[in-house]
Amino acid sequence: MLTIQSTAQQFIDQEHHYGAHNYHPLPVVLQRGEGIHVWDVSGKQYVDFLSAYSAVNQGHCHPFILQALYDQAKNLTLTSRAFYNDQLGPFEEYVTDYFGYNKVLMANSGVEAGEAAVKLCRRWGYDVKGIPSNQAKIIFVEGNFWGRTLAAISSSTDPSSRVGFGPFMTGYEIIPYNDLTALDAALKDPNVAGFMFEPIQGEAGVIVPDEGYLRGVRERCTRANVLMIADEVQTGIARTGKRLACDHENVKPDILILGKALSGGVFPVSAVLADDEIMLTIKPGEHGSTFGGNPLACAVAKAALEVIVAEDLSRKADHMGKLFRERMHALASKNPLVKLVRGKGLLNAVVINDHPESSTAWNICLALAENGLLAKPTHGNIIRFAPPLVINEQDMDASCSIIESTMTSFT
Ligand code: IF1
Repeated sequence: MLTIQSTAQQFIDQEHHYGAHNYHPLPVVLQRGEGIHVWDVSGKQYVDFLSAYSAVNQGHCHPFILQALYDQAKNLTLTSRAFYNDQLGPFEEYVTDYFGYNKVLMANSGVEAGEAAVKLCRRWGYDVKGIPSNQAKIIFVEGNFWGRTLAAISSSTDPSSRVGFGPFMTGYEIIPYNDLTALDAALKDPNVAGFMFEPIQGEAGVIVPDEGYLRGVRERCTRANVLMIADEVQTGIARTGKRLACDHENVKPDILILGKALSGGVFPVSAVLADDEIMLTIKPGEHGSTFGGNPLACAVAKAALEVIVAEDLSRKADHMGKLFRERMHALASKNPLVKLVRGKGLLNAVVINDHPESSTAWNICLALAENGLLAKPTHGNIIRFAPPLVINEQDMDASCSIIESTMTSFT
């Protein structure tokens, strides 16, 4: 049983009393992070297998990223885009070169980048494709998650995300995920401007589509003159064992959405990348944000991407992910509680063999925390396991042993 120290309880009570109740955290109060480890207020060490939902791919408090933060913070943090600054241009060149696009639009949170992608797609639909005014449609998929704004939850099929927040955005169509026949049918509508989806669905429970789905989407969007919009906020930045999840099938989306690990979890930074035909449909004064593209964000994000490259984290994620799934498959073969494991690179999930509303997954995560490993269920009985990509074989081995022994204690 996870015993909560009084100090920790004081922090928990304080959050409960003064904070919105929009989360249900595990009863762990964290104070410090370094690499794959975090420590709670009582000094207990954990290996972090959530990575702030894949925002800390480079590891907690990476020294190179922090140094970029310190160096820039003491010079200039925010100018607004009313003026130029000496960090934005260099980062824009770096990130567009790294991902292979003409231009980037900088934002702060992942959903803000998603909103910008929707606006760019609609504007391109009207100005380039010639869709009649206010008739542009964007296709989304069941189980999608791209944030908590009204535009984002308007596409959600998860009642817990949308019930009680209507009325919703129009111009959306929802089709099943991983279903190219359904996409064919939806693309028959000449007013469709874009298809926005995650190459692997994170929140839905690390749903990996069939091999060929990404290529099928690319071919169909090209043929129908519809923009392929890849939300790689969670799957991007080396998490799935490639630079981007789309790289597993060598497809290039027309619009790429990034966030989370774009800053290594040090600062809110997000970005939308596209080529000129799409990006230049938005003119000066038609979109922006106070902090979008601020010098501090750009300095941090450039360092965060340099770490991904310098430490070869895509290859490491691919290798470590294979070790993890090998151990979990072996566990599933002898433990009836473990139904299956799925994922790519270090974005994985274990499905617990219980009904979706059971509290088993939650109780397993409480026990994992007691045993020094942090993870959290996504929907119901699915536990996401996503450590920082800097994890080494020794720590992966030790972490898998914790998971195995904890799961075994539940059978
Ligand atoms: C929460 C979930 C994960 C995302 C994808 C855009 C965004 C997210 C694929 C928006 C954000 C976060 C939101 C956070 C927890 C986490 C999450 F459980 F909510 F669904 F990762 F799966 N596209 N995901 O995953 O980015 O605006 O948050 O920066 O809401 O609790 P954001």
